Parts: sequence; C-alpha cells; structure tokens
Amino acid sequence: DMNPLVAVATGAGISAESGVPTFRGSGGLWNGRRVEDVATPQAFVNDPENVWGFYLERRRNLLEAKPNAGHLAIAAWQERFEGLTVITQNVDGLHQRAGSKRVIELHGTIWARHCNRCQHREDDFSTSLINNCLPKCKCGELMRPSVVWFGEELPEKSIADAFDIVNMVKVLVVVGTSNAVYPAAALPIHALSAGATVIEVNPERTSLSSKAHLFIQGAAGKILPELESKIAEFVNRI
Ligand code: BJW
Ligand code: ZN
Repeated sequence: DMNPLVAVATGAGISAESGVPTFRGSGGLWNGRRVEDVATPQAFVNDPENVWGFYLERRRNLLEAKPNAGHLAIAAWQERFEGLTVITQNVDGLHQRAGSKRVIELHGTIWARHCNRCQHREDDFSTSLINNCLPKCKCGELMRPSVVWFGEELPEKSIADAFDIVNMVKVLVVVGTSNAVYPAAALPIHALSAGATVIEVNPERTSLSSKAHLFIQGAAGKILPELESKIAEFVNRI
C-alpha cells in the first residue's frame, strides 16, 4: 500500500539490552540450551515438556523486560520516514511495545500457540502450565508455540512481503543479527543487489559486515539513537 524508503531488519541483539539473551555468541544460550536442540519440530515430538518449559521461561523473562533505547529509536524513525517497516526475526513483541506500527515477524510470535493438526490458533500469554498439563487443542492434539523452528517454512506472506520491501527501499538498517539463519540472512544481500544502501549495527562483525556500505560497531541502544540523520543523508542521496 505504501513504498517505504527505509526498512530495519532486526535480530536477537536488539533485545539484548532489555535483558533478553541472544542465541549465539557471548552472552547467548538459554540456560545452557542450544537453540538447535529446542527449536526443531523433532525436539517437540521427543520432549514437548522441555520445549514448552523453554518458551514459558522466556515469556516470564519477557514480562520483566521493557523495550530499550534501540527499539524506541526505531519507533521514532517512523515519524520521519513514512511507511518505515521493521522486519524482525524476533518473537518477543518488543518492537510493537516500543510503538513500531509496521512489524513483520519472520519467525512468528512467542505470544500465541496453535495446533499442528487443525491449525486452530489462539493468543497465549501464560507463563506456566496449569496442573502440569501441556496445552491441548479442542481436537485433542498438543498445541505448540507459534514460532518458526528449523526446517519449517516461514509464514508465506511475511517472507514475501519482506523480500518485496527490501527490493524497494533506499536504505536497509540491519541490527543485532548474526546473519546466520536463512532465509532471513538473504534479505540484506537481496537489498544490496537491488541497489539499497545497507547499514549494519552490531558489536561484532558478521558475514554481512564487509558487504555493507556502512558497518557501525557498537550496541544498538547506544548507536541507534544517533543514527537518524545518517539514514536521512543516504535516503536523500540521488
Ligand atoms: C547485538 C547486541 C547489542 C549482541 N546491539 N547487536 C541455506 C539456505 C536456506 C536455508 C538453509 C540453508 N542452510 C540451512 C538452512 C535451513 C535453516 C538455516 O538457516 N540454518 C542455518 C543455521 C544454516 N533455516 C530454516 O530452517 C528456516 N526455514 C527454512 O529455511 O524453510 C525452508 C526449508 C525447509 C526445510 C529444509 C530446507 C529449507 C527456519 C529458521 C527458523 C529459525 N528459528 C529460530 C527460533 C525461533 C523461535 C524462537 O525464538 O525460539 O529463530 S532459531 C534462532 O535464530 C531464532 C532467531 O530468530 C534466529 C536468528 O538469530 P539472530 O536473531 O541472528 O540472533 P543471534 O543470537 O544469532 O545473534 C545475535 C547478534 O546480536 C550477534 O551478532 C551479536 O553480536 C549481536 N548483539 N548484543 C546490537 N546490544
Ligand atoms: Zn486442533
């Protein structure tokens, strides 16, 4: 409906300063659990209690967490850059809580569950099991968190919209992702080949850093509040 000039692609690092652990790298790892061991359909089949335990623990952590200066800066940019869209790999909902209006959740949301058999879906803000029972659908099947696990397709419209957007923006800001998980990691590469200026913000270098037009080394909460005029400079370049 609108052609955004600017999009922001985010990963777990944007929420690190809110006290939300990342998946990889230093400070990553949820209680020693590797994401590859809990974020797969097979892990859920083998041990649904363990997988639900992981997501309920993360919900409890998120209820304590608040959007940080990085999320708030991105929300403020939408006043200046009409149609600004946030394309996030995160499931935590912190962009929306910061006030961002257009958010594409590539990997789903932790705040819903659905049934693998009949696709029945409901919001779910619970942080513990009732009577130690895993949530069951009205059809009798176990329900699962509405997130995207390894080996699963991303929501079709989300990933299609994301590629459309990076195809038309002048500037893509990539924040707090290791750029290790596909297809999300292909978005900045696609933006580059479509002629966008790509700015990366991360305390550590990633596979994108040498390809980006600008790599700014640092924490999102420190760098993003200072970045608006730099973005505007690239947007206004012909
Ligand atoms: C800061 C900071 C601060 C720290 N400020 N920054 C080749 C091509 C295509 C696909 C594949 C491929 N090879 C393999 C695949 C399949 C697979 C994949 O990509 N595997 C890779 C590991 C190689 N992809 C999939 O399976 C995807 N589906 C798919 O491809 O479907 C088609 C298909 C089906 C079947 C077979 C083949 C293809 C689905 C991927 C789903 C990922 N799901 C998870 C869990 C979601 C639910 C949950 O949250 O539990 O998504 S895994 C986890 O990783 C989560 C994240 O969204 C995702 C990305 O992590 P992210 O956000 O980058 O975080 P980190 O921790 O890695 O990095 C944090 C960064 O922040 C670091 O760089 C820090 O430096 C930085 N940082 N503090 C700013 N203050
Ligand atoms: Zn069902």
